[in-house]
Amino acid sequence: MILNLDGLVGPSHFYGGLALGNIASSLHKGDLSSPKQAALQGLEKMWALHDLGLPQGIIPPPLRPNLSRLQQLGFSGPPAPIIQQSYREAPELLAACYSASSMWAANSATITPSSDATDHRLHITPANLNSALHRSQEAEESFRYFRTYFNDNTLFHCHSPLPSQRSFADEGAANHIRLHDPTGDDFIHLFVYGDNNTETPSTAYPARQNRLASEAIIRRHNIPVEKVLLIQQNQIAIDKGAFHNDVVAVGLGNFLLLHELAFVDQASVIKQLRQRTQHWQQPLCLYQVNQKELSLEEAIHSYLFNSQLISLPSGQTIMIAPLESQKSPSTLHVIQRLLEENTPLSDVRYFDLRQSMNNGGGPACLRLAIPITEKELAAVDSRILMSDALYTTLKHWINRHYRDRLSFQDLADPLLYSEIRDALFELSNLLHLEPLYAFPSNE
Ligand code: SUG
Repeated sequence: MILNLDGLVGPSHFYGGLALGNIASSLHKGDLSSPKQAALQGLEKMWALHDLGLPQGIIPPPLRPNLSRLQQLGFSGPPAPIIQQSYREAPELLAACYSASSMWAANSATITPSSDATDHRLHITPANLNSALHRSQEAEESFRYFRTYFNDNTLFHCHSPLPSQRSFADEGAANHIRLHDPTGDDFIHLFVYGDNNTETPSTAYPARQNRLASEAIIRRHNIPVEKVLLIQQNQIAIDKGAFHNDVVAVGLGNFLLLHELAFVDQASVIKQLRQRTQHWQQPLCLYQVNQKELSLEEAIHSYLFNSQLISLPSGQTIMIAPLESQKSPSTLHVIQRLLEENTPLSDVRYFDLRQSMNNGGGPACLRLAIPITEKELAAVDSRILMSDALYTTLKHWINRHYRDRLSFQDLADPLLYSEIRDALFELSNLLHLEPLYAFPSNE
């Protein structure tokens, strides 16, 4: 079974245009955001999956702005002057330290289930996210989260993030797909990197995942090398805005859905994948969408490949897609074909995730999928697991504390900081999340 951990959107969700190579983030830079809508939209998705009988958990938002990061960057004094001075002198630094980007939980870590690791433990490597300042601060926070809530060392191995250096740039599960034979016990891991540490001809956007990072994770997680395919992302796709592989490919079980321009030398990747899976009892269903049916531009706009594939307790596979996919005629056409043709997909549900989508985060970005056994799930700290009570508590909490509207200029207002601190203080008390937060006392 799969436990999905979704990032609970924090009260500082705004459109900072902070993510190079992410078209939606650039397009919406400076727009008014609604932190309340963003958090409620994410919560409804979590609730819907819980309601379908799937294990669901939350990753609480970290405290923002990250004052210790601002202090590290030379701003000093109590919170209000730090915020005002940084807004005046280096607004891009304040924006980075205010980012609610931890909502995109697919980037929080890479997971290897215990069934696939030679030491039979579930491995977690929090991503260092060192390609961008606003995301890099999540690495330590994710590490703390996983160490706290997956703390049974006999079952889980929570590694530290990889060294924060370009050669090990790591963006987590967004560049990783695990496929397996639903009726047998064979599996294969696709690790997708963009940066091969070689001189590249000039590109529009940088690749975010480094090959050395993927290789280090494979070693740390004790995955047998014969169960791995290392694949290079197609720079054409990166340059069109596929900043993570999960913008152009998605897989679950024996089903792989991908755009024809997702990988370098894709025909040979597909050949290898077919060879490696030819003995599966349920054959690999590889569905390649070509450029004529759905251009890369439209795929990146509609986020079809960032849909979340889920397997219901009944065994059915369904797709959790963003509304933008339903509104795009060419994407809808592909979805209809997937449903009509002989694929494992039996239904599609559309969700309004617009607040996150406008920053380039679709259904799959918002969650980290953890293949887990019953015994392991019982060892996960239940405070982070969704329940009727947690859903109601979170909904009230969001409605009470989150702003309806937030602009970039609002970040300069120290009142926003105290609102967020009070909100998270209350959340921490409600859910007993003390280990996650260090509330400053010097005000
Ligand atoms: O890293 N957007 C995120 C979106 C991450 C989506 N995740 C996956 N594809 N798995 C990013 O580009 C935008 C923040 C801003 O501009 O305010 C941002 O960071």
